[in-house]
Amino acid sequence: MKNNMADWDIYCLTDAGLSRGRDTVEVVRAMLQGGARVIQYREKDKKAGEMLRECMEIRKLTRDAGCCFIVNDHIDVAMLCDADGVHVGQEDIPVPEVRRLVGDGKIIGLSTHSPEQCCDAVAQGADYIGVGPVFFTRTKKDVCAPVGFEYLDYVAANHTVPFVAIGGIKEHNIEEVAAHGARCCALVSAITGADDIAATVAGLRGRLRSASGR
Ligand code: 3NM
Repeated sequence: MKNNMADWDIYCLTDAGLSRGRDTVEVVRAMLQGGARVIQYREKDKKAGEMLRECMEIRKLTRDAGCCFIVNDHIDVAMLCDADGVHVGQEDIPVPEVRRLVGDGKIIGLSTHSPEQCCDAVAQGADYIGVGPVFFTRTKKDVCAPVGFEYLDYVAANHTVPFVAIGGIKEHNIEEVAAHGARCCALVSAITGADDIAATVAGLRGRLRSASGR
């Protein structure tokens, strides 16, 4: 059965380059201590062998914690470690082909940046979509200009597909993002670069949950 996406709040992602030298598995441990309900493994500069080793370990930790585990881009790694799902971008393998590989039991997430991409994602059977970048970010290379709240408002008002707001979200603006309808927010640098990752995740979860009335 697919992991309960309605339970997601702060969507945590790994990024070794923004983790101040800390080991990726240790970063994940801290995210789990902070109560993370969903974690995505997103490593752009690692070899597949290292990715698989780390993902096997993270799979065990997330399973023990009852946390959903998503792997970015690498469908083979996601399948081999029995992740709950895979997240792809607009220029990756299209959702219907990903579905043929992973089956109906896995979650497929797709990054989207415009109303057209949102409609396509829904038509193609994505289980959830990323909506962003809401604000300016340096974390993702080659991402489009910020879509601001306009696209977020559009998705919240017109679609029932679960969505994750992303891009430049920090402690100081997360309540504003929630006020625009986001029940789930993804943060990379604000979490991986924090002094105390567990406390940061716990604090963000509290802020987001109360701002979205949960
Ligand atoms: N995807 P930070 S923006 C991974 O808009 C990612 O699809 C985006 O990092 C999108 O929280 C982004 O450090 C980077 O700004 C988000």
